Amino acid sequence: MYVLPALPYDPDALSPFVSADTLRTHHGKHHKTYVDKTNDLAAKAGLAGRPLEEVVREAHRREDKSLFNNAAQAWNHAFFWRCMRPAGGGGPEGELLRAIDESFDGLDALKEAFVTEGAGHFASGWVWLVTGPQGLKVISTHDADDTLVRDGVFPLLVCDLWEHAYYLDYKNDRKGFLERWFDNVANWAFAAEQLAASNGGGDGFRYPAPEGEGRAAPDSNEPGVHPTV
Ligand code: MN3
Repeated sequence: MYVLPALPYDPDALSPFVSADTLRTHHGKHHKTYVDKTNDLAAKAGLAGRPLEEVVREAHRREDKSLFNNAAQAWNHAFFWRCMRPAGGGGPEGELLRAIDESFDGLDALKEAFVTEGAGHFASGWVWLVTGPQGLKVISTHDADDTLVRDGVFPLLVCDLWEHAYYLDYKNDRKGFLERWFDNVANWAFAAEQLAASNGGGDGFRYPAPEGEGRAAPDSNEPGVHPTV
């Protein structure tokens, strides 16, 4: 069984930039529903007990849209909660700051790229800061689509562009949401951990391992070796 990961902070900890009302509904209703459906559909697809990252990739390979959509959304939201922190924003430091300076000519230019991409993205999806062979980039993906199924892309930070992420607090002002999110909520310490992982310094974010019955028998993978994120 895939679990709904607990929020890494209290529901009111990101207020007023993301309200407790938004966060409770987003986590307790939207994210929970994706996790529940993933449990149901992964079992039917014979994939229960596999790491969620594998389920997302396998569903994509099989073109199993409903499993892909729910599993990818379960993963994306778990990643998204980590991309926010109370008293976030401010400035990245160290290697991440150097990488931002190199690829964007500074944090202000990154903010401009991130907000413009997110505000201009048509309908639902996600705006990401990613790293890859060409350095850092801002991209957006539609609906549940995520970076797990893209080669050469490693996610550092994401913001949810679905209306349920901001409508209670900002109505239709997605740009205003993204600007305040970037300045006050973005978790640069997490993005820096992801960047270090992409450079071989660790595993990077992984969804919590499935629990209880339904966990698959170990396969031929070497013990202790994690699939690449
Ligand atoms: Mn969402």
